[in-house]
Amino acid sequence: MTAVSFGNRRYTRLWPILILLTVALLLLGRNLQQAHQLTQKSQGISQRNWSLSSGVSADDYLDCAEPVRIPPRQDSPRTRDLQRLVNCRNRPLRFQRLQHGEFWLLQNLVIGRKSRQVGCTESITYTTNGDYTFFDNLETVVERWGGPVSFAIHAPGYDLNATLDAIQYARNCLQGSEAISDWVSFHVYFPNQHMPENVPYDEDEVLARPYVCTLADGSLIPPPYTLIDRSDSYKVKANLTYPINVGRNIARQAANTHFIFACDIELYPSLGFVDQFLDMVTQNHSVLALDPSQPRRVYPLAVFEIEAGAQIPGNKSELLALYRKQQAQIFHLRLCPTCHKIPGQQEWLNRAPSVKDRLQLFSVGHREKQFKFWEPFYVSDNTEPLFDERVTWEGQSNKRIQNYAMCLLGYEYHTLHPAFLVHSPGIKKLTKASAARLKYAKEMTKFIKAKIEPEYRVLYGQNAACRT
Ligand SMILES: *[C@@H]1O[C@H](CO)[C@@H](O)[C@H](O)[C@H]1NC(C)=O
Ligand SMILES: *[C@@H]1O[C@H](CO)[C@@H](O)[C@H](O)[C@H]1NC(C)=O
Ligand SMILES: *[C@@H]1O[C@H](CO)[C@@H](O)[C@H](O)[C@H]1NC(C)=O
Ligand SMILES: *[C@@H]1O[C@H](CO)[C@@H](O)[C@H](O)[C@H]1NC(C)=O
Ligand SMILES: CC(=O)N[C@H]1CO[C@H](CO)[C@@H](O)[C@@H]1O
Repeated sequence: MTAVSFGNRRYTRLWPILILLTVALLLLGRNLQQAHQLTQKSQGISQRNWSLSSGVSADDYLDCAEPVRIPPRQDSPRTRDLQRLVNCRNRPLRFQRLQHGEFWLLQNLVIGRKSRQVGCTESITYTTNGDYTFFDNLETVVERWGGPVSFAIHAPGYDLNATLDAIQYARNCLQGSEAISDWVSFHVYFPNQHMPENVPYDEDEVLARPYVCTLADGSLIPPPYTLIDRSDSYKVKANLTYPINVGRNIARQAANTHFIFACDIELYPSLGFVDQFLDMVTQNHSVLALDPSQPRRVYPLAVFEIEAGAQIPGNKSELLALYRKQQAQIFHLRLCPTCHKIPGQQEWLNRAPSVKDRLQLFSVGHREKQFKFWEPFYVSDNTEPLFDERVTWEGQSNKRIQNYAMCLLGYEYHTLHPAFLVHSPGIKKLTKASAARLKYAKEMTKFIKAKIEPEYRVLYGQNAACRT
């Protein structure tokens, strides 16, 4: 009895050990299985030729359920040379839902097919903003730019619907739809106080939206964004102002190239600009301020406006032909004569164009003295100050504050020749709408003087020559 009970007690003591052993074995088995699965997964990745070089980290793939397939890079010598020079990192574009102040942002809701993997020195991103009523400029901009376009679209409430229709139409129904699908990445944003009822879950959902390009008889349907009466838009009905600088910043922050060109979508570049600029830098590295002790630089283009109906000039000889016929003039000449005059404007115009002309730095200036109201559009490396988001389109002066900050920071503006910008045909005059803007503008100017300027002097330093 004692022996048995002794034995029983011994076995009873062994039970917990047995249970522990079993659990340990089970855990070991599961770990082995997981390890096996992981190896298979990573083997799968290498078998499918995922290129993990080019500065893309493995996390980018393992994070998401469906990794983006990346062909091996075949960068040109120019792209490689520039990447070594500026030391930038290639970064694929990807969709993200983000908060941007009081706005929700669907960054990269639809991504340009070629822009997605563009090398950081392979091209220059044209960053711009608007709402669905601006889509009629997209075809011309993309056709002439021939590189990535980062487009931030304000779409409060039901304006999102019209915006998504506009994206589908622009990507499918125009002559330039291939180029638009290749290059334009669309970001959509709306105030959290003005939410749309439904928001697409991802790019696939946007691209699956039905669209119609032609009627049953084969005739073209005009773009939906030209049919909607602007006064019926959610934005107008809700009395919203247009947060132009929010859009500008969103478009800039979403770019994946080292150089950007922050531009208004109604401004069309002369032909071949992206290659001309990158070639210029490759041929003479010192056009960039590479030494951190040098003043920082941006590279503006001269801006012109042309008469309604005139052919948009592709190069300087075509521009000068219009200029001589007085069908072209400096942008906003009548509204604000000093806003778009470049340093050396007359010499720029006088220099005879030649097919042998290479893009070059033409003149250098600061935003001071006679250029204190200059509102230039320029190529940059995206490190200049952001646009102040408290300023709306209606308030005007929406680019002046950024250039005020740049003046305080001592930025140099190296204007280029012979490339230029030309505004969508039609010469601007003072209209009723622009008169209505003056009401906002007056209040905004007060606010800028009383609040914004003192802040900027604290942040960027004092310089009496700088003006907003
Ligand atoms: C937006 O579009 C969807 C589908 O195209 C439609 O069902 C819905 O009624 C529209 N919403 C508004 C507010 O127009
Ligand atoms: C918009 O402004 C108009 C006129 O100022 C006013 O009558 C209307 O109630 C406003 N609408 C909203 C939604 O605030
Ligand atoms: C290169 O660019 C710098 C800055 O614009 C200029 O001073 C220099 O003359 C240029 N060199 C050549 C060889 O063009
Ligand atoms: C401008 O373009 C026209 C038409 O393509 C061409 O004939 C002309 O040679 C070009 N001029 C320059 C300076 O490139
Ligand atoms: C560039 C590269 O890694 N190419 C490889 C892709 O995968 C096949 C086999 O699946 C290889 O033969 C290639 O060398």
